[in-house]
Amino acid sequence: MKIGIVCYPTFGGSGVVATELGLELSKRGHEIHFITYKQPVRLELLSNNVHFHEVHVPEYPLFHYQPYELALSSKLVDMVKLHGIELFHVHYAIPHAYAAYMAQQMLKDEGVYVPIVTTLHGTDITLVGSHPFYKPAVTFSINKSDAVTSVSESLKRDTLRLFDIKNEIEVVPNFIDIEKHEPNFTDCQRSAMANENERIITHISNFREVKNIPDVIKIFNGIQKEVPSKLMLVGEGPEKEAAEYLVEELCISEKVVFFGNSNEIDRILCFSDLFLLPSQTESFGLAALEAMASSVPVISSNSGGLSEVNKDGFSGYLSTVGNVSEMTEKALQILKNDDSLNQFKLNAKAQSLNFDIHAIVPKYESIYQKTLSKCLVK
Ligand code: GMT
Repeated sequence: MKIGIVCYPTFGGSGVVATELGLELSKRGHEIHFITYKQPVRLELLSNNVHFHEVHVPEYPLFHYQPYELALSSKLVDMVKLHGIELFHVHYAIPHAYAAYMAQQMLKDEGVYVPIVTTLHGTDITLVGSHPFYKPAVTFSINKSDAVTSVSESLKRDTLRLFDIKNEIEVVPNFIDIEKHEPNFTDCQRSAMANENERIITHISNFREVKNIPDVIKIFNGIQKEVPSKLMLVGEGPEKEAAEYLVEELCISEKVVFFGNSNEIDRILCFSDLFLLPSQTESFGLAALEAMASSVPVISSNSGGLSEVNKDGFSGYLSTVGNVSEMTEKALQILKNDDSLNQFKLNAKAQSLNFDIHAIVPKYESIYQKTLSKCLVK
C-alpha cells in the first residue's frame, strides 16, 4: 500500500508513534510518505520505501496566523497526484484530520477517493480538542474519517463522553520495538551520572503542565531523603523553568540533572532504576512503556490510560493524581533493596512485551485494508 502519514514531527508521543509505525510498515513492504512541516525527530534513515515531504507555509504579512491547514491540505492533494498515495493515516486530530478531509474533498472532485484513518492520541481530545473553540471542527473531522482509532480504552471512553461521535472507534494501543530496547550497550556509562550506591530516577516529557513536574520533583525529594539517589529530567517545555526554581528551593540542585531534549533516551533509560510519570492526565503514557521496555519500573498516576500500561504492584505502582506521599512510599518499596528492584525490573520488561510492535502494527494494516475495500464503493 502507498500510505501518507501526517503527524507532528516533534518529540511528542504522537509523532514518535507515527514515525515508528511508518518505519515498521516500510519494512513490511509498504511505501510510506511522511507529510509534515519538519522531518520527524526519529526519522533518521530514508530508504526507497520511506519518503518525507515538507509542508511549507509561506509568510505573508496580511496573515496574523499562517494558514498551516491550508498548506497541508494542498500538499496532501499534490502528493496523491505525484505519488499515487492510496490512504491517509493522520495522527492527532487537530488540525490533521480536518486538513485531510479538505484534501479528500478536493481529490473527490477530480474523481479520486483517498480514505482517511484518524488516530486520536490524547490531548487532541482531552485538553485541546474539547475546547469550545475547536470542538465543532474536531467532532466533524472525527465523524468524517473513514476509520478512527484511539491509543487506549480510556481515550475511547473520553472521546465518546466529550464528543457526539457517530463513527466506530477501534482501540489500537501504542507499541514498542522491543529489539531497539534490548541492552546493546556494553557500558551505558552509569558511573558518569551517579555513584555506585545511588539509585537513578528518571522523568521524560515535554514539560507541559499536564505532566505534573512539581510532583516529579517532590517525589524525588522524598526518595533522596531515604535512599541516596539522582534525578534525571529529560525534555523541554513551558514548565522547565519553574522546575529549576523548585529544585533550587528544595536545595537538591546537586542531585538533579536537566538534560533538555535528548536523542539518547535509550542510554538514559539503560542506567535508570525508576521512572516517574505522575501526570494529571495521560491517554497512554508512551514514555512509561519505553521505560518498561528498558526494564525500568514505573511510579505513575492512575489517570487516563496509564492503568492499561503500568500494572499496579507488578511493573510499578499507580496512585491517584497528586498523592505525592503515596507515590514516594511506593517508590521506596521498589528501591528498598536489590532483590525488590531486580524483581520489578524483570516485571517491567515482561509487561512491555504485551505491546510488541510486531503484534500491534498488523492491526493497523488490517484497518487500512478494511477501510480501502469499504471505500472502493464510494
Ligand atoms: O504527552 C504529550 O503531551 C504529547 C502527546 C502527543 O500527542 O504527542 O502525547 C499523547 O500521545 C501519546 C502517544 O499516543 C500518549 O502516549 C500520551 O499519553 C498522550 N498524552 C496525553 O494524553 C497527555
